[in-house]
Amino acid sequence: PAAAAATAEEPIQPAVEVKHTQLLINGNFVDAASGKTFPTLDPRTGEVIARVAEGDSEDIDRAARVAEGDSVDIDHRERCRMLLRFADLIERHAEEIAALETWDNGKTLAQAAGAEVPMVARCIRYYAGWADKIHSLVAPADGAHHVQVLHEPVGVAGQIIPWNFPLLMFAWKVGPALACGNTVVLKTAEQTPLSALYVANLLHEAGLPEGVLNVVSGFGPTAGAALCSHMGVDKLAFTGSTGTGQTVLELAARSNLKPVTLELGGKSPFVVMDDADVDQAVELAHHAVFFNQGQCCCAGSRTFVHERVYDEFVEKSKARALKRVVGDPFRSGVEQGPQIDGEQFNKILRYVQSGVDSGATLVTGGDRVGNRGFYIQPTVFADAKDEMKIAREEIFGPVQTILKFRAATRVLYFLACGSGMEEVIRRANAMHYGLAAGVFTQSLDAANTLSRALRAGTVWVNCYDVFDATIPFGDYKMSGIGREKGIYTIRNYLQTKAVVTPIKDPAW
Ligand code: TXE
Repeated sequence: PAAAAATAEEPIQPAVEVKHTQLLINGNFVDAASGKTFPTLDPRTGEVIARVAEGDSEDIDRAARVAEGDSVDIDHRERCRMLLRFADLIERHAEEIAALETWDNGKTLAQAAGAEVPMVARCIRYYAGWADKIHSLVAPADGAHHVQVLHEPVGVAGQIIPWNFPLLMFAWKVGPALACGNTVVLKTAEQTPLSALYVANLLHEAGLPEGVLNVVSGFGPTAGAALCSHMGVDKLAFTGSTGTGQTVLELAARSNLKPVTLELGGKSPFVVMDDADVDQAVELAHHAVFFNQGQCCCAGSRTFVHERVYDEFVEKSKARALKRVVGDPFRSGVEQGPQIDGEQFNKILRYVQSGVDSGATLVTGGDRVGNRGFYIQPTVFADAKDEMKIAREEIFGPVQTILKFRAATRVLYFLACGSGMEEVIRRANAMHYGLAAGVFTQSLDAANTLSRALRAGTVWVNCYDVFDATIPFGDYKMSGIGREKGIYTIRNYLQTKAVVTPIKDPAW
């Protein structure tokens, strides 16, 4: 009822103006070639925030041609300084940026301002540090040859980002691409075009030459597909759904075989062992799935709980979900805002219905909150089975699915045949996704066994959702190809050239 009351109030007016709604091509804000625009909506109400230029293939082509030009040759020291100035500007405008992100996306202002904008600045500073530290190698080849291995920019990077973390995805993609000396054509998600336009403008204020970063707002099948197929684009980085990732890869292959990195969907296991402090485990598992309205590729959306602590865990998870404060994301104290749009909202409610129909126990939630916007009750299912849709498919919403497992208890690990954790390892890995996993235990042996056995790009032990710029992030199986962040993204944005010259006198 508290949540319903909060959403029935008049939405809080964001303390920011929408300044940029056009495409950013060659350093200028311009209309789409077609003159078309599309609305971006406030998820609290479904009302239009602004109309935004709708780029399509002609605009992508214009942006890619600009990016291919030679105006982009900035000295590496200047690239470093420019990115550092950009991070400073992000901090100076943090309040406006966070407000814009909350308005367009629905995430809480506390999260946008307190966590995401600082992470964006940190990420940009991290990559600024790389800009003047990329250098070539000499290969110790046999024979009388001097072999230099040069690392050159790939060229034009095409980047497609989703709506769940618009600013952070901008930073993860644009930061390393620019640090390595590439040019960029970025397509934002049609649900959240505003914050990228705002910060791209700041990047120009920081000294970025015109045409190095071009931002095209628009839809996937038009602007997105045109970027993937463009013959002048040398590399693609995509974050989004697994199905669209497959299309992106196919379009890249059918055009110019540009290399592709993909960050896709997930259904990550969060394993709670019987030696866990149940209160802490409940809190962490709650955070792992409900963070960002459940709209996280790495959400810990299969909560596996040891049978010995299962009943207590379910009871306490229900209590925690009931306590979760849902409401206007601009209001302080609110933990959960609305889902991004009507499509996602309906998809989540369909999954809830499927959970009920397939026989899982709906412990709490399951309905919308209020009667406008896209708010959903924090929802918990218990007694789920591995083959149910809610335990197999990405719901991308505030829905926790709890599954029970058996394993030898701690003192018996050594006596049991194997680790005693075979069941949970087998079930956690029986999935075509492999993005992340969580392990909650006080046993070093259990933590070691699980973190080595789980097939996932990240395993968080007694923590979850820790995303420093240095930590590689990426996927096993159908959750994607490649890694982002840390040194690993650097490799994605460099070409390798071997230069071989004979040595006249090999003795020296
Ligand atoms: O994703 P899409 P949608 C998952 C999540 C969600 C589902 C659908 O389960 O419910 O995907 O969301 C662009 N060529 N994730 O439809 O389509 C699109 O414009 C090129 C997980 O929003 O993958 C947007 O910029 N580009 C995910 C981006 O792809 C295309 C985050 C993502 O949209 C395209 C988001 C095409 N043919 C959703 N079609 C994560 N990994 O975090 C669309 N796009």
